[in-house]
Amino acid sequence: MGILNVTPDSFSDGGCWLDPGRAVEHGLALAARGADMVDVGGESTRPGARRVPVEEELARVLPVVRGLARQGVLVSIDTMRARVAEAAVDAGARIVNDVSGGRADEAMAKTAARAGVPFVVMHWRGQSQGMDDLAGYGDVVAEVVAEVGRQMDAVVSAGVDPEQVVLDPGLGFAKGRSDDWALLAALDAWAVLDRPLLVGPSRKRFLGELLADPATGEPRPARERDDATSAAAVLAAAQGAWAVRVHEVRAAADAVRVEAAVRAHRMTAGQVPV
Ligand code: PMM
Repeated sequence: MGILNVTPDSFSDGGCWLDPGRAVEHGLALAARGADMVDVGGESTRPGARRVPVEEELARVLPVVRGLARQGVLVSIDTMRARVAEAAVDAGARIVNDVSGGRADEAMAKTAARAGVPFVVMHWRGQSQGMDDLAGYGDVVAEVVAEVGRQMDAVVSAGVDPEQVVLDPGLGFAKGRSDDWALLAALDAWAVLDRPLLVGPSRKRFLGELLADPATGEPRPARERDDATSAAAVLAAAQGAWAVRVHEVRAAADAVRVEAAVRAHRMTAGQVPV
């Protein structure tokens, strides 16, 4: 899943694709570099980000969704708002990716149910402005899986077909220092929920901190975290993830293909898959 943020303030690509023509071009380039789908977002969710008015979000995403869908790209709409999800599906989006998993807008689950498209339920504890304060876990893996499981039950009760639910651990969202690593290390724990898993490590803070400058302690800048993102993508793929959400598609797509080839070889060689 290639990332296309049509925002002025996303943490690594904010301001790059505000012009709809350039955004569509970039989405096509992501598809050409190996993305099976392109995730279009019009509201930054970086820690501390402020909400944008709904009309602004609509104006940012709709021309881009329409432009890409017309050219045959499978488009996902990254939004917490039912109105935006509905309009984007009307414009050709085929997946609704809600980082709040339906919690930010009570109309979302019913809207996704009506749309009848896959609905991403990500782990989320609250809006970006205060989310760093919402981290705090005993057993982060067990708690995140349980919270997402409850949210999945809630959206299914609102009418979403369970077969259309995709789950996501929400790396970087209300997660502390070691929480992202713990989640990335234990994706097999999600098997109990029996749904496809989307994983979003791309350029996130936990990678920047790992790669911090040894002299200054400064985190590696966001745009220099793509090699690490590809490594995380492989680890997610090896644990059975359905998709990884990345900015730099070519390297990550190549990397997961290598992992798939090795896995296929293990299977044909009769070895136990790991
Ligand atoms: N991360 C961001 C935005 N949307 N959606 C899903 N499903 N999973 C994520 O991890 C996720 C997301 C924030 O990253 P960005 O600002 O680089 O898009």
